[in-house]
Parts: sequence; C-alpha cells; structure tokens
Amino acid sequence: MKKKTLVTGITGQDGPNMVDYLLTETDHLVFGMSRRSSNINLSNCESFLNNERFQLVYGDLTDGGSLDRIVQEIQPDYFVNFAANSFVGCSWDMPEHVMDTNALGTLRCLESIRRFQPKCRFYSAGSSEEMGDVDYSPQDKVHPPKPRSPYGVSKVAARFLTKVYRESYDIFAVHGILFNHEGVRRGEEFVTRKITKSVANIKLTIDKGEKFEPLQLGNVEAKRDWSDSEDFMDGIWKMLIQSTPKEYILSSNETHTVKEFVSLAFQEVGIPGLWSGEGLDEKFRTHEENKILAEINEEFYRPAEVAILHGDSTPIREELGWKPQFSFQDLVKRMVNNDLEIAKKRTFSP
Ligand code: NDP
Ligand code: GDR
Repeated sequence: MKKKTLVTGITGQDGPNMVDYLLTETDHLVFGMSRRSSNINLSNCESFLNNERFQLVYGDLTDGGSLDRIVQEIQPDYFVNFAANSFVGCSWDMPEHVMDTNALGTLRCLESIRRFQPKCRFYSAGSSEEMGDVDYSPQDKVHPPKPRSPYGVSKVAARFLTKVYRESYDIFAVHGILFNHEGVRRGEEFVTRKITKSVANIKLTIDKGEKFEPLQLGNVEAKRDWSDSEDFMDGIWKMLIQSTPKEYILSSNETHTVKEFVSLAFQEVGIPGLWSGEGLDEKFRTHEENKILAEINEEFYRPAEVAILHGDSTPIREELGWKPQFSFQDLVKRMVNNDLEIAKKRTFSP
C-alpha cells in the first residue's frame, strides 16, 4: 500500500512546493489541507490539483475537530504542517489569532496524531524569527529563543510543544528552523515579492515612457538570510525520513540587506541605481536621470524589528547531505523574471 502524506498550507508558498516535491520524488498519496474561505484562491495549486495521487481536504488549524477527522480518515504516515498566520508585520495587529493558529494549531495537530495515529511523523515549521534579538551570528541550533514579535513567540511555543510531545509520547515530531525562503509563489506582502513585483511594474512603465510611483519600503537596513523555498523542501523531507527525530536549521548561510535585494532586482531589469541619504530620507535613484525608484515610508516600520538573521545550516549539510541549488542572485533573478512575465501578460492581454 502507498504511504500517505498530509500537507497543510497548500494555498501559500511552501505547501504547494512540498506537494510538487512529494509528487515528483515519492510515490505517496498526497493530501493537501486548505481552510474554507468565501473566495478560495488555488492559484498556487494549479500544477497538482488534477494529479491522481493528490486530494484536497478541508480543515482549519483553529478547529481541532476538523484535524481529528482528517487524521482519523486519512491515517497519514507523514504530516507536514506549513499552515500558519505567517506575516510577522501583522502579528502585532492580531496577536491572539497568531497564537491560536501557530501555537495552539501546532498543539491540535500533535494531539490528533497522539490520539489517532501515533506512528505518524510530524514536521512543524520553525522560524528564524524565534532567534529574534540575536546574541551572535551566524545563529545555530543552540542559539537561545529571543523572539521580538507575537509571531516569533508563537513559533517558540510551537517548538517547545513539539519537543514535549516527542519526549512524552515518543512521537516522531521535529520542529526544523527555517530561515527566510522566497520564490515565485511568495505572498505579495513579504518584502522580496513586494520588491520584485514593483520592479517589474516600474520597468514596464519606464519602457512605455510613462511616469511611475516609487517603491515604498520600511527598514531597508534589515539583514536576512534568504533562500529559495524550493530548495528547502528536500531538507525538510530529509528531516522527516532520517532514522531518529533530530532537528536542524535550513539557511543559505549568507546575509543580505533589503537594500541589496532592491539594487540587485533593479539591476536585473537593466535599471542600475544607487542608495543615498539616511533614515527616512534614504532613496534609491537611477544612475543617469536621478529618478527616485524606491523610498522610505514609516508606515512599513514595525513596532520592534529583528535587525539581522544569518543562519548556520552546516549540520544538515554534513549529516543529511542537504545542498541548496539556488544562490541569492539566482533567487532574485527568478523572482524578478517571473513578475516581469506576469506584468507583461497583464499589460498586453486584450
Ligand atoms: P504562507 O503565508 O505563504 O502560507 C500559509 C498557509 O497557511 C496558507 O495556505 C494559509 O491559508 C494557511 N493557513 C493560515 N491560517 C490557517 C488556518 N487557521 N487553518 C488552516 N490553514 C491556515 O506561508 P509560507 O508558505 O511562506 O510558510 C510556511 C510555514 O513556514 C509557515 O508556518 C511559516 O510560519 C513558516 N516559515 C516560513 C518562512 C518563510 O520564509 N517563508 C520562514 C520560517 C518559517 P489561506 O490561503 O487560507 O490564508
Ligand atoms: P520576515 O519577512 O519578517 O523576515 O518574515 P518580510 O519579508 O515581511 O520582512 C523582511 C524584512 O524586510 C523589512 N522590510 C519590509 N518588510 C515588508 N514585508 N514590507 C516592507 O515594505 C518592508 N520594508 C522593509 C522588514 O521589516 C523585515 O526586517 C518572514 C516570514 O516568512 C515569516 O513567516 C518567517 O518565519 C520569517 O520570514 C523567517
């Protein structure tokens, strides 16, 4: 009989990337969980919705009964939980919802597994936001949790709940820490996608000889360790199929500022620019005509910021043989070119 894997968060970024990975790399039956919404958006799921080894199921992390039903009916061998309220910026606006979904949601998954399918292997999506106000760089697995947002706190809680269930009930449950990862399925409010979408639109507007609005950003000095989400799927799967439930960090082992991301993205479409000024007056302008391409808008500052994230994923590379395929430069290129294609279709469609 074929193995069964349940993946949550399939309308987001990582969920569909994991479904694609599993349908290609394994012969498993794959169940993708989505929550009910008045206008469900399955645009990230087009590659697999009609695959005969894929089935869509409805459930919600805030509804324990729905998880119990799904686990009882499917009896999964593996459960990959990507569902979350994942936008750090809005976690100050709806902290209770973030804790309910991310922390209690993880608890509900673990409870369903404990009660109905204790041999199921569970992956909880940990975050570099758990490191927060970091003590040192690069951050490794023993870096203490120092979250700076309700989102970060929710993921620390998920981490320790996973540990407690692993140690108390002998469940194969891991909370692997993921540093930032992006890609063509990235949500549009995250800074990388916001930049690449805006760069594509500005490029087409300039080509048409029209006026454009500059890209508005918050803290452009923030440093992040950015990878391609597609690379992480193999690392997460390697954590789930190893012999004992050991937790690892996935990261590129490089760190770059938001400013660097902006410069590279504009360079990719042939619009080189330069940053100048400080604080709220900082601007990114074209080399030749001194036109403002990007500027700072206070509205996008956060109540508390994580200044730098820089991971160390040496252990998973050495012990499980995980190796990323895409560099930081590849990531920016892929995202910009994808958004250019989308913008062109929108501009030129009848
Ligand atoms: P996304 O925000 O792109 O996707 C989140 C998914 O969770 C969406 O499908 C969303 O559905 C679903 N969801 C939200 N609330 C619920 C709920 N109550 N019940 C069921 N489903 C729900 O996140 P990513 O794909 O980027 O991230 C995947 C996981 O990895 C998340 O847990 C995130 O916190 C974590 N992570 C991500 C990192 C990154 O850089 N991408 C880094 C570190 C950790 P809907 O479309 O209905 O809103
Ligand atoms: P992050 O991602 O908070 O790291 O969380 P995000 O892309 O939102 O922010 C990265 C950094 O860019 C700065 N920034 C801006 N961010 C946004 N969104 N919009 C802006 O205009 C802007 N200007 C500057 C932010 O302040 C921040 O420093 C992501 C999510 O995927 C989480 O779910 C995940 O856990 C962590 O990565 C690791």
